[in-house]
Amino acid sequence: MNKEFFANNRHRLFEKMEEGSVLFLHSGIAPVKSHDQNMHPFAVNRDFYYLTGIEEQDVWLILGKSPMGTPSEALFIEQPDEEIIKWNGKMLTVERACELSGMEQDDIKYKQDMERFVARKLSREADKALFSFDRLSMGAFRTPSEDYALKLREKYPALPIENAFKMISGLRAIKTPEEIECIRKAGDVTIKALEHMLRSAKPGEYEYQWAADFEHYVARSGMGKAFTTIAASGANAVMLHYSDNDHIVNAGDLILFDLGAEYRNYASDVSRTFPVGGKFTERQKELYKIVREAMDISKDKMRPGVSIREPQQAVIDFYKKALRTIGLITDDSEVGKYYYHGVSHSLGLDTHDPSDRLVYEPGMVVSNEPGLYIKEEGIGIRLENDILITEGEPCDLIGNRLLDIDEIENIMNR
Ligand SMILES: [Mn+2]
Repeated sequence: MNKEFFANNRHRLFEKMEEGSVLFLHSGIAPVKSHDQNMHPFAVNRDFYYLTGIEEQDVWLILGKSPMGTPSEALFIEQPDEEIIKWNGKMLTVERACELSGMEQDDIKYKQDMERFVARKLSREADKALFSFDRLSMGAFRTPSEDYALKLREKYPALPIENAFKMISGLRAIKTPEEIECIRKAGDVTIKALEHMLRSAKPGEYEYQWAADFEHYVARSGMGKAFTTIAASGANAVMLHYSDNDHIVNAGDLILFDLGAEYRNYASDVSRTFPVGGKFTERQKELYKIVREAMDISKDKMRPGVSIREPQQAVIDFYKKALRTIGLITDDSEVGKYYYHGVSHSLGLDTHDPSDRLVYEPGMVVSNEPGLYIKEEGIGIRLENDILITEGEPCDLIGNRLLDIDEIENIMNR
């Protein structure tokens, strides 16, 4: 991703911002393990990254739009310190911040100057503050952004504070060709890593050992994981986000994987379900084929102008017939017992990427992931690919790899 991409994202955001507003975005801080410091991996705030290309902890981006409509941008970084560098390695410099973000050298400042800068902005150029808040639960820790908003509220009680989360999500919802290429590359490594796993992992090993074979290949490809690997064998697969991965994988069972490599912070999100011993039973085949067909039915709805709710409805309608045909249900209302999640979500810098679109538009990238979960039989099946919405046919970024029963059995029995 080059600096023009990030500069253009800021430019598009300026166009949406109201005159006389100032946006505060924080890069985030790594979680701390008890007593240890800085030992947990840092994941940059995705809105911050989208607008800067910078992945350093505790950096502020302040974007202003004056009452006359003039945009301004400022980045506040930690002043490099030889003592800190000795311990923690390189720190972000002014030059590097310019290279990454495409911002002017004069606009990169040190954090000790931020207070004065903000006071001046709020007294002369802005009468509204914007933050990107995306709290998912009451229990989540307060973020540095939320802390700073509370501080502003105390110092400037009359200052309105608004949430710019949706405004930024609206930009993020439509991907550029470079972003799509990142997701495609991540998906490519994900499939290759799964193939590697199928050749190396064996029945009788633990789920975490199968997962480790996948992750080993991803790491050697210079990529990270987009999210915690789900390796759920047998009945564990009916728990949608099972990630304990601590059971022995038994021949005769199916094993469900939901995982993804991440390339330049862009996630892939893929699910596959394999027969542990390398051969599907007739019953497993019967159920697998239904999910496989649901995947095609759902994908076919992912076209410009169609409501994002259509794929889910199409899958449910299909299951009503298909599950009746195999005698699993006798009434339509029972579908929810065997299929209990959405078939699609947006994908990008976040695995569940924010999006404000209710209707498909070209440039959106979404998951396509029907499943079937039959607790009483110890069977969970989910298949998931990543789909780019285009003017024409939906473009599958993962393709048919490791989907067909014959292909899977061939690879596993080689
Ligand atoms: Mn998904």
